[in-house]
Amino acid sequence: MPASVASLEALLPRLSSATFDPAVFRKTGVFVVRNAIARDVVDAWVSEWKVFHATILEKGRDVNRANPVSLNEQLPERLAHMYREPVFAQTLKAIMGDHIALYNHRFVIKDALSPNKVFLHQDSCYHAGNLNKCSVFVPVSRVDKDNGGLTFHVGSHRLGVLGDAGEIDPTSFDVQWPTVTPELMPGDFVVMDSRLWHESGPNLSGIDRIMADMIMQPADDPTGQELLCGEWQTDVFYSPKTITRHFVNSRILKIVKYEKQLAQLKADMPAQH
Ligand SMILES: O=C(O)CCC(=O)C(=O)O
Ligand SMILES: [Fe+2]
Repeated sequence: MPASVASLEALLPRLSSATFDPAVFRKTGVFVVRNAIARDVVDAWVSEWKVFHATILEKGRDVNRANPVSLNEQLPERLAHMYREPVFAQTLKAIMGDHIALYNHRFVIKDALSPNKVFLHQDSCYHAGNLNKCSVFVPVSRVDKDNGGLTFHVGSHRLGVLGDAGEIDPTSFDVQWPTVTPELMPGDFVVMDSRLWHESGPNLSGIDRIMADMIMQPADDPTGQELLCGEWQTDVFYSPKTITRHFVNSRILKIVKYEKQLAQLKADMPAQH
C-alpha cells in the first residue's frame, strides 16, 4: 500500500468534527462538519421540506429519468435558497479564499419513488468551468447506510478527472482508497471535492433520505450562478445549463440523437409473438 494511502487511514477519525479542518480536507477530499447550522434554521428547513414533500407526493412527482435521485420540482422559497446560509461560504473560505460563488443548488432524495442505489462516480466530468468545485451536502433528514447514505472513497480526488463519465471500477486501479459512509443528522453538513468518487446504496429502511447538494466554487469561475461572499473575480459568464447549444457536435448531442433513433427503430419493429 502506498504510504500516502496508509496515512489516509490514519486521517479517517479526523474527517468528522465540529470544526472544518482544511489540511485534513485537502488530503481526504471529504469532511463532515458536525452540528454547525443554527438549530432554528435547520428546524425551519426540515418542516418546510415535510410540507413540500407531502404536497408533491400527493400530486405524484416527475421522477428524473437520467438521475432519479435528483429532484426536478421547483423548491419552495426557503429550501431554494439554503445555500445563502452564511456558514457554508464561511467554511469554504479556508480552501477557496474570500470570493465564492454558487455553481448549482438541487436536492438529491431517496424516497419511495427513487429508492435505488447510485453507482460509483465522480461529479467533475459532468461540470463546466474550473475543476476546483465542492459539493456541500446538507441533510434535511436522518442519513445512514440503511436509507442510502453516501459512501466516499477517501483520497480518490487525487487522481483528478478520469476523462470519461460513468461507473468507476475501483478494483481496476493499483491504489485502493479507504471508504466512509458517515451517519448524518440535520445540522451537520458534508464538504466534498467534486473529483472525489462517491456512491450510495438502496434505501432499505424506508426512512426518506433527503439532502441538499449545493455546489460552490471560487468566484473567478465564469459558470458562477450567484455570488455567496466577496466579489466577482470574472466579468465573463456562461451557463452550464444550456451547454449543448455551444457545440456543433458532442457526446451529449450524439447520445440524444442515438436514443431517438433507437426509440424509432423499436417503434418500427414488427410486434413480436
Ligand atoms: O443522492 C445520491 O445518493 C448520490 C447523488 C449523486 O452523487 C449525484 O447525483 O451526482
Ligand atoms: Fe455525484
